[in-house]
Amino acid sequence: MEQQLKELKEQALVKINEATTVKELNDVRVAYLGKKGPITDLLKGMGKLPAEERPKMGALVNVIRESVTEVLEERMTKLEEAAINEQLENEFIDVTLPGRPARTGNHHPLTRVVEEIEDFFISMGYEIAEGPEVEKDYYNFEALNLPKDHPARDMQDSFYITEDVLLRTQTSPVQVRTMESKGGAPIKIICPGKVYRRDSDDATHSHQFTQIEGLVIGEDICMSDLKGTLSLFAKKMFGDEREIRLRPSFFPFTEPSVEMDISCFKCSGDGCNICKKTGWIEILGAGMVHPNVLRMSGYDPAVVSGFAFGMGPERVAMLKYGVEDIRHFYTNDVRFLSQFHRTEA
Ligand code: 2NL
Repeated sequence: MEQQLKELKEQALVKINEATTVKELNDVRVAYLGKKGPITDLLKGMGKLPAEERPKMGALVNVIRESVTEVLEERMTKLEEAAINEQLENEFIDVTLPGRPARTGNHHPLTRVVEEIEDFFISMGYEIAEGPEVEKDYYNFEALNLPKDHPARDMQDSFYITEDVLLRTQTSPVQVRTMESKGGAPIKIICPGKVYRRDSDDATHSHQFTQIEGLVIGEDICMSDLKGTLSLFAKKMFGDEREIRLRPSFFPFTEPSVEMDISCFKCSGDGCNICKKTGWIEILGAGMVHPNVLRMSGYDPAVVSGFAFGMGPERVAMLKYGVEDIRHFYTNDVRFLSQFHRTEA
């Protein structure tokens, strides 16, 4: 049996040396040292030996098993190292390869236009005011010099929720609320936000759209303040060469009221399809705040005056980017939206 063991050991050592991969060596381990291997078999067969030989043989089997295990482990370390070295040599990472660009989103074109308009007015010292989209009839109409029987209410067919509550048709109620809360103090705000009208959606109408209104109240605020402010605004949004002109108009909440045109940024007055051959493009409505409106919200028209204006960012964005259908802003087709990716820093 001793002889048998020695042969087994020699055999195992040869096999260990012959193994050239981690896998082959593992097979050798299983074959010689595993539960079904010859060494285990020998240990199991010890019962057949005479009792006095058992301890000696048991010790011998253990010594042989340990030395085979030791040699195998040494060889395993070497083979594993060789495998890693081979991998390092064959598989290398080219750190100079350019990475895959991460797909980034971009701001919605309307958001961009609204933020650009906000930036201009913030630079002029205005604050941004916001308020509820579900509004009281009083703030949306009454306080803006549009009493219940006023025919101008028909101009803006509205979504009513109850008799006194509706989805706001303009952002002026935010301005009324600001006036009420200021208790007669000066005001310089713009109010951006969603507004709602009962319109059938088409290329130029939407039942929900965006509005930005502005309101300045103080002593000696006059029409020339309005004109100077809006002239700078036109240049900021549509280019330094822009001229503006004011045409008389009517709004119940302003007196006098005007509509503002900018000189056409495409043809500079020669006449094109954007300006409908007039050289001018209508951009916004404005005027001096009506005395009734001032009075109703706690301002004395004998002491202070104010100007106000209102515009539609969709219209501004359509003109600026040549968008032909207002519905593009709301259907959110990525092929449309991704065209407004900011490429400049
Ligand atoms: C337009 C015209 C306008 C106003 C909005 C306003 C608000 C208060 C008092 C007086 Cl609290 N006026 N807002 C004034 C003139 C015109 O909007 O065409 N918007 C798209």
